[in-house]
Amino acid sequence: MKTVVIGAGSDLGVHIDGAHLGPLQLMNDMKSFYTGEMINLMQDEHFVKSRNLSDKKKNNVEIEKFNTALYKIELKKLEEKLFPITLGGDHSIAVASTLADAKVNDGKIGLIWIDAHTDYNTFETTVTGNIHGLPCAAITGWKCEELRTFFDGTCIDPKRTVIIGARSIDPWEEDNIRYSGVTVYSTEDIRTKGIKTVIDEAFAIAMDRNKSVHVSYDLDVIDPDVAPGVSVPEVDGINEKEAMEILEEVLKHNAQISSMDVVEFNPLRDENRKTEQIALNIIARIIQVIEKEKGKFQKKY
Ligand SMILES: [Mn+2]
Repeated sequence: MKTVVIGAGSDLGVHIDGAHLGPLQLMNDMKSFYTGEMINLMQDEHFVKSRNLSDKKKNNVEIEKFNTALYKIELKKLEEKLFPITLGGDHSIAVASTLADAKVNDGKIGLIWIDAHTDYNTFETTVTGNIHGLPCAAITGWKCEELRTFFDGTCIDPKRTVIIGARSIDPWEEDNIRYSGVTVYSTEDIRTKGIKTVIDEAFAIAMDRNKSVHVSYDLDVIDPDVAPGVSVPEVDGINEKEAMEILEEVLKHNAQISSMDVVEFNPLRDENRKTEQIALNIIARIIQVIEKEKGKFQKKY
């Protein structure tokens, strides 16, 4: 299946600057090996980010403007029967990439969210007001209506949503997760159960009565010693080998995946291009498997 790379250059969802520069940098590196279509959407450079500590809806109007534009691009590319690989940007951009996939599949998609954080806050429970902590809730219809004003389809079912690699969950956020029915596998679970088992279980949950799955890969799932170039690093993450193994197990299910994100690369926080190189390895491998394997055995009629 043919891929399209969509850069979502926004860091409006987090108080740390720099994630908006991630996609452009990665796409520039990719010119050496990728001949497919690349599109880059950038946030308004004249917009001044909210720095007010008591603001619990930081930049929400501007994020909605950005995601509305991104959603339109994603929809168009999905309708052209391309496989979108969306590069963040902070994780708030996944509201657009995921819901576009939900729209074209009539809501019949599941979600696999690989992330150090569960991103399941609402405007009521957020401590920081950083919207990149809310997208998983917004996508699965758990409040956050203001973050999906552009969307008139069916949200993803939280019971068909799986978060993998989480190790930072806010107290009230934990209640949201429990009541919504999202499944969470921690770093610990990955190590005790094994990567293959966790990924196979995740696909079984996400694919239940669904057509396909959207996979969102947040680079902060990896330990900051290995991948420091993210806006909100969390210690005790998976190592590089585990990060690639998770990707390999995910990509074995390529027939069931309809779109993917790789998010939160922040070049201003990177050290010796370590995170950039890992991100490129991940993106290159996704492209290779999707272009070569996906659709190979599909019926032609
Ligand atoms: Mn995230």
